Amino acid sequence: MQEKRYTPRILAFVMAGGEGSRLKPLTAERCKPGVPFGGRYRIVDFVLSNLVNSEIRAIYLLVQYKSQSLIEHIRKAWGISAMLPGHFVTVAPPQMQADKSWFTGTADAVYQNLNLLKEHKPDIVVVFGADHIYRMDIRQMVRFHIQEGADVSVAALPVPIERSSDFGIIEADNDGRITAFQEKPEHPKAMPADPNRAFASMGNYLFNADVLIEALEVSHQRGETDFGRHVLPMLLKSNHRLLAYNFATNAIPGIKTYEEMGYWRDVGTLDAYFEANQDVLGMQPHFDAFNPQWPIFSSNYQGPVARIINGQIDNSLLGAATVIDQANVRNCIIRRETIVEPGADLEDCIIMDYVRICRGARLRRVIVDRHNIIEADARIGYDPEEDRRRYHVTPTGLVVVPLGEVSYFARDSRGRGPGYNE
Ligand code: ADQ
Repeated sequence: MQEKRYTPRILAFVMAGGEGSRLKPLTAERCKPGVPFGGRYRIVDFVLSNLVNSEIRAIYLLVQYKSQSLIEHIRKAWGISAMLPGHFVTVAPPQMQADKSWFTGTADAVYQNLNLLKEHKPDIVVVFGADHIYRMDIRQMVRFHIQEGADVSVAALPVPIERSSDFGIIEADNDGRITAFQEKPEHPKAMPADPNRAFASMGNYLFNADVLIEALEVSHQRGETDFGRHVLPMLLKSNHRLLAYNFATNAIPGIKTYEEMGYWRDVGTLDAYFEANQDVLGMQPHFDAFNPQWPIFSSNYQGPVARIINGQIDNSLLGAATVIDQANVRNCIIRRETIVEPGADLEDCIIMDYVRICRGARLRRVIVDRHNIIEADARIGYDPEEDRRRYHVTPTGLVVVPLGEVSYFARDSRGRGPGYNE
């Protein structure tokens, strides 16, 4: 007789309220999960695609900081609720259910939504961050969690020791049982088998529902609000079974390149964000957005494909309804409804939606946020002193032109469509 497989009831909370202060000015008007990424995505699309592809389709997004643009995106791109009962991606804003405060931390955000947990009565609660670029089959982690009899599983992977103090650092025994957890320690401990790496939490957790409910109630009483700083250390102390799930050793089906196995990027700083965008370029990108077995879903924008009138385009992505007219474009990501006019030259740039790059402008290592016009013959990315006067410049010299105010670019000043500039 075939053994009946246990199918747990799963409810997911995606923590999408992060301010992303180190991504400013890209996060001056929107939260970090709402920041555009690659040719057509928002950062939040990666975790949501991972959940939906993993057949986890009851998802609450916990939002807080500057969430309007994110909420609009979720409404337009993630309306999966209409036809299948029990399938939804829904925003849960702070409603002051528990007391009269906003979410004061990640654990508090879930605590304030305990009513949803009690209503859905899941066996396992998925609590994932929304700030990362990766593909992950979460079913494998769920299987691991059940087979190993965990109370809590923490997704983790080895990261270079010099970059590890931004993460929660795990010490685990040979069976993966977590013996110590420190949130963002000043001097992270290396892994016993590799002095150059520390074992970092990805900020993605599976909890047995009863364990989570009790832990959140206790931590709330103590005034503790954060999973990494408070809840995980408390559960370790009380001898719960916390296991590390090693993401780096678990590939997903259809993964194309070796590099993509274990590809996971925290795009917490402007330079890391820029580098991760560069990772989707090339013939064999480190992260290939195209993977029919594991699609990354995003908005259903219905505009036409990009138009190249003339020009030299090397190693670049062009978004829908973008027009390149006699311009040079190298190693760039250009999103939708952007116009690059004759004589413009773009190298290593991210140009977001609704931007007009006017004639003869030259840009190098520049991120141009949405709704901007870059004036004719402008030079950006060539003179750091000059750039600093007008724009945000990172220590590595990356220039960011913040969100502009021009509302519509698909027509020129005489109201004519793209390509009719004079
Ligand atoms: P950080 O990412 O630094 O570390 P945090 O800023 O709390 O932690 O953000 C975690 C997630 O929660 C993000 O997706 C963020 O958008 C969201 N978030 C933050 N505050 C929120 C709030 N008040 N309401 C709703 N959502 C909120 C965490 C872990 C580390 C781990 C890293 C991995 O704490 O242990 O190593 O993630 O990047």
